Amino acid sequence: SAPTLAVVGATGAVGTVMLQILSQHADIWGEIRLIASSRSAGRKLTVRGEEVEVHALAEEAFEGVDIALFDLPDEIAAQWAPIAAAKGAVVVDNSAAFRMDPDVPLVVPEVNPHAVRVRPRGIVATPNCTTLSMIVAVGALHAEFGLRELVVSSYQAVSGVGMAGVEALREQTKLVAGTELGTAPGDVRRAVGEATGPFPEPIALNVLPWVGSPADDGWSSEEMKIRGESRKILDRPDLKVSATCVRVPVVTTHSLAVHARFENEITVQRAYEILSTSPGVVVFDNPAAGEFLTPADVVGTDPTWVGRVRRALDDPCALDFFVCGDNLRKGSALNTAQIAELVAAEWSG
Ligand code: 2RA
Repeated sequence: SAPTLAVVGATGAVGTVMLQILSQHADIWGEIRLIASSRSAGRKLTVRGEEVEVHALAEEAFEGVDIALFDLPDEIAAQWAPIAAAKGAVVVDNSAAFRMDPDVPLVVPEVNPHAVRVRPRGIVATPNCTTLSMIVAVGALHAEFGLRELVVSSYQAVSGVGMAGVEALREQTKLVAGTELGTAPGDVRRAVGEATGPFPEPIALNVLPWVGSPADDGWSSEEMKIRGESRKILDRPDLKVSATCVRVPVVTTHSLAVHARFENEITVQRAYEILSTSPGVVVFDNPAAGEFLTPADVVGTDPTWVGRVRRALDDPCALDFFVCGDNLRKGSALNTAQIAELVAAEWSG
């Protein structure tokens, strides 16, 4: 019979998009059970056109669940994923808790679908949204040219930190709208005041060169995630990666400027051919017409969008390009749903 799916963290920013995706994709599921913190228990949410009541997160909630999609804070996922797995569910986890665990595969269905089958803990991890916003394009180029090094700068949307990030940008934008702020040092900071929400500095009319928490030697956790996760997904443990993560006043859709250096010489024409025939990638590169890829146009769509494709001027083996990907769709909920669909295919053999 059709597998039972649980969506755990159904009421959050990613959970909301997950319910939309489950309503849009082919309906391969038996029951879809919604689970969230006890605060949200009893609420009703719509999935597949039906109202479904939210259950409180508890061991019994996993009774009879075949596949559980987790979108929870790291510590809560670390606690509950093994409980759901012990109950017999395959957990597809969107937190950082298991991504670097050698016994947990880190899966992007377009890049390393085979990895999903080996999951000794009954847990499969989905990468961080920033890695996911570029890795489908990077993986396709890697398969042809052999990747040696990645240098990336991110331009990350505020919904990366959830609903609180979006609220903070909206509130701060109200405080600065229609003013002449941004012309004198500190004027934006004074207008926004202490209300910077989940961000350490004002995000309206600003960019913030910091995402995540402090890691060693001045790096941020987000920059370390891009490095560790790219190495694991591409199965290149020695890949050189240097990332600078930046938060920008965009609601949803992360962008990255990528400098990728390969083993072999590349041509822009071959890169175009690879990218435009890779599932999940769309090339939009038309500077001569004054048309550019922007996150505001990409939001709400599934693919990884690629533009500004250029061969590096000083290195025939390196390609520079710009990518945009919706951090809540491919960056989180869509990749999680795609992994669940891969696992569900095992039910039908
Ligand atoms: C962010 N990538 O954008 C993080 C969330 N996982 O904040």
